[in-house]
Amino acid sequence: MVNYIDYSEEVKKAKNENRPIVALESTIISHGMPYPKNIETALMCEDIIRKNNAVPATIAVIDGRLKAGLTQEEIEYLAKAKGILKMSRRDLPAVVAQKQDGAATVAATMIIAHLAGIKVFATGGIGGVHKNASYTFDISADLQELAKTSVAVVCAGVKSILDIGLTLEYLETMGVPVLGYRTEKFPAFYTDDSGYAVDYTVNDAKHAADIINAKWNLGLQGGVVVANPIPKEYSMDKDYIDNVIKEAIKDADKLGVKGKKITPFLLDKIKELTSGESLAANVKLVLNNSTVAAKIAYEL
Ligand code: PSU
Ligand code: MN
Repeated sequence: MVNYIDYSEEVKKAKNENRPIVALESTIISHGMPYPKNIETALMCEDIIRKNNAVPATIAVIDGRLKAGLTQEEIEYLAKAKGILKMSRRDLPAVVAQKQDGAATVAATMIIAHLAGIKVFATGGIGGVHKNASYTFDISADLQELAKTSVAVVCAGVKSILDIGLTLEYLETMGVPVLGYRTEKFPAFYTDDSGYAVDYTVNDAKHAADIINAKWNLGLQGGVVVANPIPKEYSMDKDYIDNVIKEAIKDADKLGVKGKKITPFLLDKIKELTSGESLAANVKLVLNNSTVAAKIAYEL
């Protein structure tokens, strides 16, 4: 494995000193946010993790090398370059063998984090079961990854571009614990309440770490979802954002957008329809998740 992974200097040092490390994904940089908000946010996430006594490892594949920790130039490249591959589990082998670049989704980030010995990962939202999955079969590979790869993922729940109820059912079937960070409600990304309950509420980072440790000490492989709601002051109006999302989905249907293109398409459309308000909320919640992930990594 050593032959495939490059560690940044900072991550290498943290590993040697057994210090807490938090993985960050790069699809959010290349496909989730527009330039320059994407690079600003990526760098702010790294800083907030450092401020909370952990070390950030932004994850991607560059020239076929698995990167655990990127330089600022590499992040800038992923933020600016057009047409970077959105890379999930199925893409990794080809990207590595063909020495390509890939922005890592939640699934690919979990895989690389796990190979690099990193236990905690912060992102915005995970992928899930799409609303019309009964006939499109569109269920994000993120969910299968959570079933088998032992990394804790701190997110703000899932967006209502997905079927949140079915996503939670799928996670239950796959044996993935869903922990609400200081909440009994599963958050819906832009809002702090999806209308669905979480399995367990944790009061703080130590409480989350205890449950995560217990899972892995019991030999139960797979991830844990730590659902951390967007702070109240940044939470959007539920009816408003739900209507915007409906509009965006209608557009995607009309244009026949499918597969890996659908999530980036909807994010961009939602941003446009909210005049950027959704993007501002997205930035705030990712920073909030980075903070909580750093605290959990420290406790672990
Ligand atoms: N949700 C967001 N922003 C994102 C994504 C999801 O709010 O950028 C990205 C993540 O990288 C996630 C991926 O892993 O989309 C899921 O894509 P798909 O549904 O194609 O599996
Ligand atoms: Mn999909």
